[in-house]
Amino acid sequence: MAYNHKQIMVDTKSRLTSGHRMCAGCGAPAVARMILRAVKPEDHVVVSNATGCMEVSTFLYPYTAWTDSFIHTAFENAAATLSGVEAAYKSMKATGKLPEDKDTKFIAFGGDGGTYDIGLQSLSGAMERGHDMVYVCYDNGAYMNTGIQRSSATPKFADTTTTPAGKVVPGKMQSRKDLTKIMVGHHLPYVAQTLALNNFKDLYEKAEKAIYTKGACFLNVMAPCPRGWGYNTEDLMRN
Ligand SMILES: Cc1ncc(C[n+]2csc(CCOP(=O)(O)OP(=O)(O)O)c2C)c(N)n1
Ligand code: SF4
Ligand SMILES: [Mg+2]
Repeated sequence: MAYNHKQIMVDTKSRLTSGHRMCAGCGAPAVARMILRAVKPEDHVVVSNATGCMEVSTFLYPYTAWTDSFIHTAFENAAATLSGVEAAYKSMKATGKLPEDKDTKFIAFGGDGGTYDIGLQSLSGAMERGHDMVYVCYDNGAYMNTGIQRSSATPKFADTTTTPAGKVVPGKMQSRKDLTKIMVGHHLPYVAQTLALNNFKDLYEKAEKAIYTKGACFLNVMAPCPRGWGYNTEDLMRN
């Protein structure tokens, strides 16, 4: 169906507000904003966020940049926590404790460290059990929040603080893990990957499909980090 994406950007209120403390030019908030724009205004969201740059910079009790319900989870269990919340909502609806007609969407955000590495078993379990939720990995290619350490999403030969490129070693020596393929191997109703910048329409459409497809869905979104990638903000944001 034809639609005007630019108009949606103008008309839809951001569910992740300004005032958070992520670096200027960071791709992660753009990912969250665009994905949440795909939620219908009348629907409520429970967000679960693994520790990482996004989590520590958008929520510090009692302050929050999220307009929906938000759960700070540990580094390793964003998917497990949200799967429990989804099951609880289902049970409360079945027992009449929540109205049947109110639609709540369950969306987890985790960085590549929290998703490719430490949260992988939690993600795999939640996806395999088929909870009605979306897991979004914002992949900036390293553990940025703790000082740009390599993760299994870091590309081969990338220069990180734990894989410094120099005369002896040319950076990270291992290939990047293909997490999207691993998710495809879980036989989910919808799996997609895309970029945070340059093609917001693609991100928006994939988010809408993931959020409104029943069952466990996965989105892998590459998100630039000016600090970790060694770019000036204006060079990244110009495109
Ligand atoms: C069990 C555990 N180990 C280590 C940490 C420290 N820690 C907090 S955030 C973080 C890096 C997160 O990296 P990533 O998930 O890629 O998110 P990014 O910071 O890049 O957005 C680490 C190692 C922690 N909070 N918990
Ligand atoms: S260090 Fe990188 S990922 Fe973290 S807030 Fe800054 S730009 Fe974003
Ligand atoms: Mg990261």
